[in-house]
Amino acid sequence: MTQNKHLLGWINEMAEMTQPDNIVWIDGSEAQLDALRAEAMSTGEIIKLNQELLPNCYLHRTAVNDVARVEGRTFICTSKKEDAGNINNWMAPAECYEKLGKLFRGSMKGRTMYVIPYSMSVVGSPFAKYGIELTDSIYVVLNMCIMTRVGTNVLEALGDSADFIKGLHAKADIDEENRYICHFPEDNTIWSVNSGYGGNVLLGKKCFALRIASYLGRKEGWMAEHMLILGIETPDGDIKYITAAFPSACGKTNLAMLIPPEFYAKQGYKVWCVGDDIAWIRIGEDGRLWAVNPENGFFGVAPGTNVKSNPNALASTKEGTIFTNVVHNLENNTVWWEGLDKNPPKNALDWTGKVWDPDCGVKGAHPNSRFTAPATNCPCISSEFNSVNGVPVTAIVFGGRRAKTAPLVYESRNWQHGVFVGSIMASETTAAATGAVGVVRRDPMAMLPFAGYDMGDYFGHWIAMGKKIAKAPKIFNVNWFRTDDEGHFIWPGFGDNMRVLLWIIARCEGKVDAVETPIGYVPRPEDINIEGLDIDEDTLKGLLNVDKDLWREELAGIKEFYAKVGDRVPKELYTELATLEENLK
Ligand code: GTP
Ligand code: SPV
Ligand code: MN
Repeated sequence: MTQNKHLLGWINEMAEMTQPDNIVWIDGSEAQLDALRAEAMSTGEIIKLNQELLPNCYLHRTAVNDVARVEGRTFICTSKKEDAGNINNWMAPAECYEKLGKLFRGSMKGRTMYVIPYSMSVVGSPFAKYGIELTDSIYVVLNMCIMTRVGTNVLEALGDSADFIKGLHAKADIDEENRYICHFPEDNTIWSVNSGYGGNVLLGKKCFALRIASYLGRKEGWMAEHMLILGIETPDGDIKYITAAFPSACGKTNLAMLIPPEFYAKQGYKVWCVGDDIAWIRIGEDGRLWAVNPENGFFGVAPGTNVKSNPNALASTKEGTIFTNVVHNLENNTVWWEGLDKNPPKNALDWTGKVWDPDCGVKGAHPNSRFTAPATNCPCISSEFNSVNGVPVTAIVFGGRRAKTAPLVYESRNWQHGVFVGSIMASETTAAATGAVGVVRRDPMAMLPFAGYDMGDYFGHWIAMGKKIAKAPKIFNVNWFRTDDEGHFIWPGFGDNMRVLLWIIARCEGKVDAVETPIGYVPRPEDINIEGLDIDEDTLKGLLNVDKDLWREELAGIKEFYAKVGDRVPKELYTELATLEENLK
């Protein structure tokens, strides 16, 4: 399929180590995928669902000890430890190659090695970067064929070049104790072993498009961010694009596909989804930032997705989708998860494959169960989804899950302050990674687990980019998750988040005033439209309130975090920190 010596040489080397019985090149054709699906069905790796209700849809269950990203076992292997930084786990490259080499050695005996040539973003476009994933998992092949652009055209575009990301994955024994997700940014290499789950093994996603790409972005002068991209169309047909970084399971997919509230829809407002998880951002010739979504599908959180919260995501899963770790509804051979509807199936298997009684008090779907759906299924997919130049960015939004402290929305004073706002993000942890859920942790720019180099240098890169962007977008922070004394969310969220986005756009266009607070600008309550909502102006005032006492407490957490990041935190951010402290006096 290719004469590329670099590629063939590397595959030979990996095959010598892993010793597969066969090597199969993935060409991305339906015929080949069909044969692979048939094989995976014969072994129980995937289950064919009701083809009338869910054509070309399948169910997969992972091992019970393998249900989320494993941040503690994720490593950045740079030759100097300082370059990985204090936040990332680090191993010396030689040590890591040797350690994992032992785990890979012979791991594909009796198995097939699949060679997946894939492109992140449109093949041949200025943004495109190519990767090859070698894997012994058909599930990975099928998912990669949804999540990325796979096929022989990638090999053609690559030609004889050595410029591709070398990914190696083996399920091995799915042994937690020997699970490693390792990145070698200096070698354009990713090695993943002993997992079969999502972000650990779909190497184009977090491993390449964020960790390796963020490293390349710093070197080459662009940015790889954990951001959705959406377009808001106003009744006059103008479309403004927003990128937003929220930590895992904090609402990117939902916001990216939001349905405008009735009130706005009637006037002709529309929302278009360009991407739901990752943005690659460059400075355009016009001095603005331009963003593409390098992915080709959605790996979305299933629980909570329903016809009210996110009808577009639900519609995206109706064809050609792989469901992972959801409930198998045996009544009609479909799927179910908590929050889909109020009628859990009576005759069903839970995510582990055991008979499940909806009244047993235990959830049927894993909280981090997911759907892998083609982006083109999405009813609100943007006409710019396949644009080679991407879309121009009007506003950048940061946000997290905070029961208190962070107001519904605030605007930074300028780029440098905006970078500070991103750097001090904190959010309650979710089921997207293993470990405790609901604990507040610092997650700067939602990149804590995804920056492929030192976090201080990463902040520095943001500051440096700001100096190069002639027409920089404004930077905002949002929080949909403030709770009342009973722990209920105060803000309705989901589609109604549109109301906040419209204030953001109005600010970018200089069409609306704001109130200055110690942390930045917040809306005047009358400027957030609450028509048709259950909340009154006083509640809205509460949502917008900046509690100085809570923010003073926040200062300590920020200082502690900066100290942990270490001596590469740019001085500009310490200046901003001093200003915040002063403002809170
Ligand atoms: P990753 O795929 O892990 O990166 O997650 P994500 O950021 O795309 O999160 P997603 O949109 O899948 O949302 C995760 C959870 O947050 C779901 O359970 C949603 O129901 C919930 N959620 C999303 N948006 C809102 C909102 O505006 N308000 C509230 N209260 N919950 C929300
Ligand atoms: C996330 O955790 O941010 C995800 C899911 O988008 S995973 O692909 O597992 O990283
Ligand atoms: Mn994500």
